[in-house]
Amino acid sequence: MTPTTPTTPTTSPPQDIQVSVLRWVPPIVQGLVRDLRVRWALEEAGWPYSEHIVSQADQASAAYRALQPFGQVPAMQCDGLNLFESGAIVHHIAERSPALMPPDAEGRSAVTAWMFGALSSMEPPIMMFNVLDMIYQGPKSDDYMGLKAWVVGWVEARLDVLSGVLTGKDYVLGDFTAADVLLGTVLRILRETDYVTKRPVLAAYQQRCEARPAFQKALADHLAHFARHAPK
Ligand SMILES: N[C@@H](CCC(=O)N[C@@H](CS)C(=O)NCC(=O)O)C(=O)O
Repeated sequence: MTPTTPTTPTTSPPQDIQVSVLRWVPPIVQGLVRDLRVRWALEEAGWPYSEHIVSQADQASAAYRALQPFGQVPAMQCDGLNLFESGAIVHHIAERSPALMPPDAEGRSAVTAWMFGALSSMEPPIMMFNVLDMIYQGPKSDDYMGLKAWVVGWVEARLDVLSGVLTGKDYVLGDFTAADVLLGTVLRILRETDYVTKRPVLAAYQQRCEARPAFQKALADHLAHFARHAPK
């Protein structure tokens, strides 16, 4: 496990936080694996953590399935809890860190709503596009092309809504919150396309999110981990 140092220390961070990370993934998905969201939230909160490296064999093991029932990453051990699902983990951190959630009830509900919005209204069409565009290698029949065009329309409609919401704002709720950690990392899934870059409001938003020192530190640590474990 490699300890990392936070960019923005806050008061009394929990001790001995461990975040599970895959040992190595191909470059095409480096920078997208969902431990990045958790690393970013931890950096924003200023909570130090260690990487818990998970091999393919570990993913299938009963011990790891007790932490992450689907054998995926990320899982996080923190505060005596075993947490899984990147959204739930980021929410756990956000609820305890003023860097990611405002103190007032109305503001906190808005952050939570946008966290769900990122993961249940934005990410599903974007992931479906990703599956059709990058992962599926089968025949490109007329049915496939029709489905892909439909999914592209779904993705673009969601992006248009987000672009409208972000117009005139730095972040989705004005100030930076955990919702931007999720929205920013969901938009990254489209990095091989021009769907984000051709929308100036979204392109500026993504650049703003990714220019944050906490994101830069999280990404550097995420990529350095894969570089250290690259197959020889
Ligand atoms: N909904 C889950 C998805 C987790 C997920 O898809 N993790 C991927 C990496 S981004 C994974 O572990 N893939 C390896 C596998 O499924 O075997 C979350 O947000 O945490």
